[in-house]
Amino acid sequence: MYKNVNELAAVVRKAVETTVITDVHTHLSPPSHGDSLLWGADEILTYHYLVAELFTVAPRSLTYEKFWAMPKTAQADLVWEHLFLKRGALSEAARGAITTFNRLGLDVAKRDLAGIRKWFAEQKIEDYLPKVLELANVDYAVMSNSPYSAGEVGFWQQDLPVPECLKAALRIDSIARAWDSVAPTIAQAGYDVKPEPDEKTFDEVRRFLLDWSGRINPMYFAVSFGPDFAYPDDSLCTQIIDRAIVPAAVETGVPFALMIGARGNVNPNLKSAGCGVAVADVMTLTRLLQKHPEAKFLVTMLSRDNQHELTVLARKFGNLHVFGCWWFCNNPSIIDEMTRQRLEMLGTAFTCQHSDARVLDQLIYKWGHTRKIVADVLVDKYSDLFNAGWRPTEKEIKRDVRAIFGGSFEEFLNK
Ligand code: HDL
Ligand code: ZN
Repeated sequence: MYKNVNELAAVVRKAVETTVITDVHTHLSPPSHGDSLLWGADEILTYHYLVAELFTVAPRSLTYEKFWAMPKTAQADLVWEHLFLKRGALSEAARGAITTFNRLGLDVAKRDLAGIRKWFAEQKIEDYLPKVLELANVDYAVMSNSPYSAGEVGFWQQDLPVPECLKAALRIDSIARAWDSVAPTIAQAGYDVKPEPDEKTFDEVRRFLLDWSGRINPMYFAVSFGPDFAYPDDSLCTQIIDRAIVPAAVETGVPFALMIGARGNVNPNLKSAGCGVAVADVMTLTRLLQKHPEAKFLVTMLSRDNQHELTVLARKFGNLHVFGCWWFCNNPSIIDEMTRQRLEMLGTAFTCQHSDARVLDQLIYKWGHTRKIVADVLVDKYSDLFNAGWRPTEKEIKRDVRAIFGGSFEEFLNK
């Protein structure tokens, strides 16, 4: 047992450093799904966060058309030149690439991109995937699986192997927000649904969700909503939530995950890097929770300005679990603030982070960076407890650390 607050701090840091993390939201895919699983130097360097940052500094002669027409290695070369060589790699995404290469044992001080690429070319994904999970100390990562996008549907219909370290989530944005765009695909799949839904359509959407739940065993259903997400209203979205998504979630016993606040296509020229952020109305979520006490909701919001209200809301509803410092909040300054706020109002009843990794290797930096910030916050909180005479045991500290890195999420799933 520790003898003083400094030794306590060391215990806390060790616990954070060694705790196994459950990554509750990513965009990773199984190796059996081929190129859907992105990894390696050029994918790391052309992560859409870095593409957006490239265009904040690139010469105007670099048009979007020219960039998108380039091969990925040429795109990566431009990112490397403008964001790593000509300027300090000080953004979270740029520093993340450096952290990743370094943790993989590559000598980044040499700045030898050719050498880095050569190393990756020698890796085999079957060995590399477990290596990355081990370096990040992640037990499993939850994917984002679309039940209506052609490629992905084909993969699941072939029943291709999915490693234990990857779990499914049913990602159904278009069902909730653009029904007419997916209705024909779902009808083609054998469900009696109409673009202008009738009573039968809602039952069939629920059956579609239940069938896909049986196929991929999702940990939750997920939808990303914009900042103007309204509920209830006379939109089709409200009806689909009330008459298909929530009933199917309740019947399968999984939560409905809402990710709220991404303003789509602020600059469509940037493609997946083109989204912005805006403040959403947390009262919308409040009304959803009031209407559906029978369901469980996982929620993360994109605007920093929504975080305090969301944390207060999580104190009001036991069927709400907040998770992650999503996307534009996944930066040390905001992770620190959000984690303090959540500990101060929720204790350990939240999930402090998700990686949102789109490129496998990112698990290494996203979790490495987060562990350091969360350790600093927890050292403060446990030191305050120590100074008030409380003596948490090492076992209790490890328990609490695991709780905010996935333990509370699993508890919530089993609630
Ligand atoms: O909708 C989402 O799941 C977001 O995370 C987007 O995929 C976004 O592009 C992203 O990767 N954020 O980190
Ligand atoms: Zn995501």
